Amino acid sequence: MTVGRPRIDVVGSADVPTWPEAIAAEYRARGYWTGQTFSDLLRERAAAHPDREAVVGADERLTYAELDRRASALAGGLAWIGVHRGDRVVVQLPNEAVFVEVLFACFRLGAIPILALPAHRASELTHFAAHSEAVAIITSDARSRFSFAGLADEVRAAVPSVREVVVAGEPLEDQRSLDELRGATPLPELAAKSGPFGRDLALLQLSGGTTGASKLIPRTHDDYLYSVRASAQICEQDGDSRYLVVLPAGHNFPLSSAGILGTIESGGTVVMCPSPDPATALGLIETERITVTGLVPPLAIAWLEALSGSSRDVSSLRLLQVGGAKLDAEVARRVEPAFGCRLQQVFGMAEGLVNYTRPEDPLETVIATQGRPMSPADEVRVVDEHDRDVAPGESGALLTRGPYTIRGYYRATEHNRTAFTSDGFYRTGDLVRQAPSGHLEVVGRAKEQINRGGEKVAPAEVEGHLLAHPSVLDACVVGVPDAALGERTYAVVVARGEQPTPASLRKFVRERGVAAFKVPDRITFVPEFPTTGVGKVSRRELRTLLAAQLTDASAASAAATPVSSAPTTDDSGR
Ligand code: AMP
Ligand code: DBH
Repeated sequence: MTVGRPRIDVVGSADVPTWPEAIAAEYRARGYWTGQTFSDLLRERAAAHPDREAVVGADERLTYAELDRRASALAGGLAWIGVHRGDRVVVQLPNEAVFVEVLFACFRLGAIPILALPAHRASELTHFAAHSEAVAIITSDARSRFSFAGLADEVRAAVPSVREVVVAGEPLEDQRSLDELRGATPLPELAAKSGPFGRDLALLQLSGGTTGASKLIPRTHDDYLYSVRASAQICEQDGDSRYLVVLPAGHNFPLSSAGILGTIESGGTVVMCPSPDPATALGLIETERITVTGLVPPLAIAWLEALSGSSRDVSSLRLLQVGGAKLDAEVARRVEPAFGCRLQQVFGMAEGLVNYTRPEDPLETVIATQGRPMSPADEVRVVDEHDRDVAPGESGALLTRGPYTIRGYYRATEHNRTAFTSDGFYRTGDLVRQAPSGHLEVVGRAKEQINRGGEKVAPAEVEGHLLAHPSVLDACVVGVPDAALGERTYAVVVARGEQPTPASLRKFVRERGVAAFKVPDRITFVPEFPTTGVGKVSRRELRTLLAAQLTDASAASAAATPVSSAPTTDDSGR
């Protein structure tokens, strides 16, 4: 089969929805969108303070000048193997300095990285690559038990558009080593001058998903850089900031809130944490004099526990951000005394809107709310089931639009009809209450999504994998309360013929190549599902039933390990 060149996406086409021109003009006029790209940003910072440390990894430390030079060199190498401006590239890298190098190489070239998480496997990667017609995969085999290079080959074999696999570390046969590309021809000046531009796509982020596989989220340089700049300001980042990347680097929270990019924007130093376990992370906070980091609630709990018996000096910390899932107020209350720094709650989404509590907020607001929108141009509505505004202070569904909230997912015309209102508001699926100060409290969720300690699981996706088993007649995946993770996944299965064991079903799902965090935590069998009045499976009733069953078992699950960004979680035996 011959494969044509994948299409170049035009921002504003049906595949890449964007803001109406009048609104875009306003965002430019008001200075939110500046036309600057992330490539320009790095160039500017490297010129201003070439010798300052930009990125610290386990075995390398790069100054701004070195990072800038590396980005150009690798951009040239990518061009040399036929990756062009506008091409999509699946990037799956661990928390190492190379992540930042590859990201900025893509930005410089104008290639569009799709930031897969280390936990993703063939099922997810194949979807990202096929849906975007990616031309290359960039991965790393430097220091993991699992063969990411092998995984990339598997994806290349399944997706015709993927021609190249580039590996940091040892490449397999017919793959390129990143080192080889680093030494190739630097990016020709011509290419650099012909873009990318601020209005171009910078990257494709991933949604947690509700209806099955993750959706791809098109973020432009203009809108993403605005969110990064505003975030850095709210987080009071400056040239002395040292941000520890604990969560998987490609996730929107550690990447942009203010995270890696916010730290580069402020001229600070990004320190990569290879594992989120407290022993590693608290050690790095001490030795690298970390000033700020971001965690999901289960990690905050684990760190609080570890800190009480630790002699680690964390006095350099100025700000501890917690987000991705609802932080319990009692846990929130323990943070400032234990860490001796400010707590900041962060309620965000890769689709756009990010809320922060502010340094000047009263302590009770920081403890009891998930923050308020970062931008004065963020529009927020709290509505009932008919999209009518609820009374102030009442809870309802959160809708939002603004200068960094997408107007539609990438190549998803059909889904976009329901995920957005006709006037462009994104339906977040979150149930919130808004205080007169603008602060939002997340009180629940209207969307079918399980938030497993910040890692989002779409029930439909997991159900699809279970249904592929010959002995599964029907399956329903729900979230049940869990002391450690907030929620855990529970699959309820109606068997066909001989009933498989839960362990064999979990193994089956894992072997279909899905991220370990999506493999059901527990599986139980029922003869039939409870149904609603119209005969639909009643997830609500299932959840109530399971929650009641689980109260006895909750003590056991409280000891569970928190979410991990370590690439080896795939075979943790879950
Ligand atoms: P995603 O779509 O994967 O980017 O996940 C975004 C979703 O995570 C939000 O819509 C919320 O449901 C959830 N979320 C993020 N931060 C918080 C938070 N601080 N509190 C409660 N839920 C959160
Ligand atoms: O959960 C998220 O997606 C999230 C949480 C905090 C996010 O995207 C963000 C901050 O930017």
